[in-house]
Amino acid sequence: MSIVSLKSWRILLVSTPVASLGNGFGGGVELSLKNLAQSLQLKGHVVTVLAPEGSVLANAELQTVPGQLQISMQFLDRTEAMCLPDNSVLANLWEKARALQNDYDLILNFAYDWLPFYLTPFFQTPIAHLVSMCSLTNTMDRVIHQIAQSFPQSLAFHSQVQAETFGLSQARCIGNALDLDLYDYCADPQEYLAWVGRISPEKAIEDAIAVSEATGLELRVYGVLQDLDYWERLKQKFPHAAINYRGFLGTEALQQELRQSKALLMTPRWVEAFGNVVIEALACGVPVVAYRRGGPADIIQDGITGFLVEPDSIDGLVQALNAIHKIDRQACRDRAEKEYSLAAHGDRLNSWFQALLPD
Ligand code: HBI
Repeated sequence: MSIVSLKSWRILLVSTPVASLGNGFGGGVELSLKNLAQSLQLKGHVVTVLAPEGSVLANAELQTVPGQLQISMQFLDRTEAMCLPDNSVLANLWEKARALQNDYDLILNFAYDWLPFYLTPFFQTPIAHLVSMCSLTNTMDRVIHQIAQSFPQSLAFHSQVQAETFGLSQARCIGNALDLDLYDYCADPQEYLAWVGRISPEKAIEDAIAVSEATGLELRVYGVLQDLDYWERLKQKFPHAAINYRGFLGTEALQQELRQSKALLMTPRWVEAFGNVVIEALACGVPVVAYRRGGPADIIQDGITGFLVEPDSIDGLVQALNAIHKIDRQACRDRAEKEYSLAAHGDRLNSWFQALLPD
């Protein structure tokens, strides 16, 4: 039973500086932010979103700022220094948050960047940080550890395995959520496999293509073509694979096709913090076959809502697919309703923010 919180808070969500919202280049944080805003509104809180200019967002008040986008952290080496471009949108976002802070009870940071973590003690309004990725660089590790030390209640991660990459196994984990009304359960799938994500080397779609070749099953691919050279190289490498690239689709169009797939393949080379696409698949009744690595390993119940296989093992993926008929698709939907609904997420957010804010 979800509890509507006693007090209505005014919350400012500050988005990622790597992309404007709405075009897929922001990655999982777009869906996380949209659904978190909805979870908070369901609990009676008032949500405003601050994001780079060009952003679009349907379900909350949006303010945007201009400026140069920030380079994605996953493209930096672990020891690389943090750089801000001239007229940095990251700096402009946090200048705007500073100017607006007195209108809000809480500021929630979605950026995986040094600046907002560093600014925590300089603001009068409390800043909470939802860490969107695993440990990637020494500079980010250091500032996150400083916050864990000085403002432990202000940190939350998406999954336990993600928190553990920072050595913070006691930290708060809040998972993620979906508006399950947008996802329709499908009991009788077609014969194709699905793969969803930014097409970029760390997501290792080549393994899913190898599985498509090995099983002869069509692979339908959804997501933004972030690395075009990489995609071209893959098409050369697998000229005969039955790959059907469907583009970056909005939730409605994506779930229409995802729901009819036999299974979702998750082939991350890097440690995913969570795996929004996993809960989207479960919401449609689609079992997930994934490497036992990162966030998906925290979400998938092996043998119940999918299979977790030896990381980087194509054979492991193929064997799991051969047994996919053993998975009850209704159990996948049931799991999503129990753990990943907006109401369940709203309860987790309320208990996080109650620890941060005076009654
Ligand atoms: N890189 N510098 C930086 N800042 C972010 O907020 C960021 C990123 N890379 C990826 C990313 N956010 C999003 O795709 C998250 O959903 C992972």
